[in-house]
Amino acid sequence: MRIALISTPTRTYAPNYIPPHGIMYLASHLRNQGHSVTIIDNAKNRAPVIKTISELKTFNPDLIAVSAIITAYRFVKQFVNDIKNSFPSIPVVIGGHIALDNVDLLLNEVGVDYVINGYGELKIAALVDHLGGKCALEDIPALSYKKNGSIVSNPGELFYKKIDDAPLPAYDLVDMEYYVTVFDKFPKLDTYLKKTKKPAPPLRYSTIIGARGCTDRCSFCVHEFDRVGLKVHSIDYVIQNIRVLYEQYGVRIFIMGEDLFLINSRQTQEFVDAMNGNFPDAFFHCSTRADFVTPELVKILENSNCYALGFGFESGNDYILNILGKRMTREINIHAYKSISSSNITAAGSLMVGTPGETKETIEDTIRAVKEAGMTDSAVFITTPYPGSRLFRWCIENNYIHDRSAYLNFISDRDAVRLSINFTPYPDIIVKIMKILVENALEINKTEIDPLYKIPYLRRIINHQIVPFVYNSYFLIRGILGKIIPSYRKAIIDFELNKKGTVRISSDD
Ligand code: B12
Repeated sequence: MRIALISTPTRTYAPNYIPPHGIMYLASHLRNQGHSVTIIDNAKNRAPVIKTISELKTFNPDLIAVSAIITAYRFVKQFVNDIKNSFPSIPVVIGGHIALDNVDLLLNEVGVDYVINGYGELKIAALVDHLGGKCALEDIPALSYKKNGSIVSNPGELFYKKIDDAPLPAYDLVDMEYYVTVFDKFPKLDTYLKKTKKPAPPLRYSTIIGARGCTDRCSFCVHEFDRVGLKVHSIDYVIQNIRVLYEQYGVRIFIMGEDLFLINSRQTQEFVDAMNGNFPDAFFHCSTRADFVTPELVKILENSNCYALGFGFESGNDYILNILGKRMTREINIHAYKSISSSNITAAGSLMVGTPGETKETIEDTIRAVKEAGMTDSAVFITTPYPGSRLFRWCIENNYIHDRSAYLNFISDRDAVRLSINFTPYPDIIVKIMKILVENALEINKTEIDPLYKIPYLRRIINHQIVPFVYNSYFLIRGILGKIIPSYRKAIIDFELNKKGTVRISSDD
């Protein structure tokens, strides 16, 4: 069979900078099954649909497979419509995170023929078998389709027995030269090289999938209900993957994805020994959880070319960390950040503001935590409910999202650095200011750590003076009004918490 796998832009305003790993894994599995596959990498190419249609005509597929995350929803709707108009008889299957909580819209509104949830390698191969008359649709787990006008969603899961059974991604089917060279600046690596005086490597980099899933079930993330649990590749598998990128594509900087890779000192030691032994001139960036960062783990990594270690810091307030379902405390976060940055390794943490329960005080806690930890470079996101997450389901149940289709269109093509839903009783501008205030704290730390760093004049006036003035004045006036108008006394929106301390949804009962 002939299968065309198509990636979609996570955002239309800038090309993707990470290879479309999802469909690269599907491609290598399908190839191993004897099928003929091609990848049309629209996430990178941004080609007009007419070009994709002409590529499809040339390839002449039996199945068109589209991969997307939810921010591509608007794009996918138009795209599938165009593809279906040109190839009405070729079945279209869609998979990836766009499918979460969204099977009905994909089948009814977008108009695909099949939706596959979860890891797709074995399931798409089964669908191809079905198209070849070898397998019944009912026997394919996690597949959804329409039968006599109604949606059928098959139960069950299907994945490799061992995660290392997954063949390496099909690097040869995408433009790896673009992906390994798309960045020419690595600030975290620069900081590390300055500290260690190690020679700079050639700036050729790649992300690698070292594990799938997560140990945890944060309320903003998809892993509470989907792809639950962490599946970590063996170090042998990871090294084999790195070797391909190192030898065939000249990669010397590796970013270990997806969400979590280092899980304990033993595995870290094994990875470090393998990297030092096999690729002594390669550098790498890893991800972990704050409570996995022990002095021992940092020491092991210091004896390697690990230039950065990142984790989700999210908030400096324990109540907010509970609502986020982080199983983490402010103290552990700060301690982890400090232990990493007291070594040669650059610490990386990301932050979130605007979570349900966020107040002026919780933001002050986060600002204090940023100062205490000495955080400098961190992305600050605004808590955004994405389909598949507890927060999204809570929003549906509590009428924060009334029309799912309209909401998916709204969050399409946007980053979580922009406000989507305001979970505070304050005006939107106040939530946006909360983000600026946390960013200010990061920037002030930067000036203290690096005497050469100067805050640009205009930003100093606007962000560091006018914005905090507006913010403080708002709370002052709100405090005065609160003496007369009860609604102004409310510091947080109404919600119920479950036993774990996060927002309660009906399936908790
Ligand atoms: C790398 C990554 C990115 C990359 C590239 C995304 C991409 N297209 O791959 C970048 C950095 C661009 C990115 C950006 C964002 N991301 Co992101 N990202 C990830 C991350 C960490 C890893 C994805 C990955 O490569 N996984 C490894 C591969 C092997 O798995 P996979 O892609 O899921 O593919 C498998 C299955 O999904 C399935 N599959 C995939 N495609 C298809 C197609 C078919 C036909 C079939 C059958 C199956 C199938 O089979 C594959 C193999 O098993 C995930 C978290 C995660 N753990 O997955 C979040 C994740 C995908 N991102 C997410 C989000 C929210 C974002 C942002 C909005 C966040 C932000 N900062 O604003 C932005 C996008 C906004 C924008 N406008 O750019 C959410 C998506 C939620 C959702 N419901 O869609 C995730 C799940 C994070 C989370 N935990 O909630 N992200």
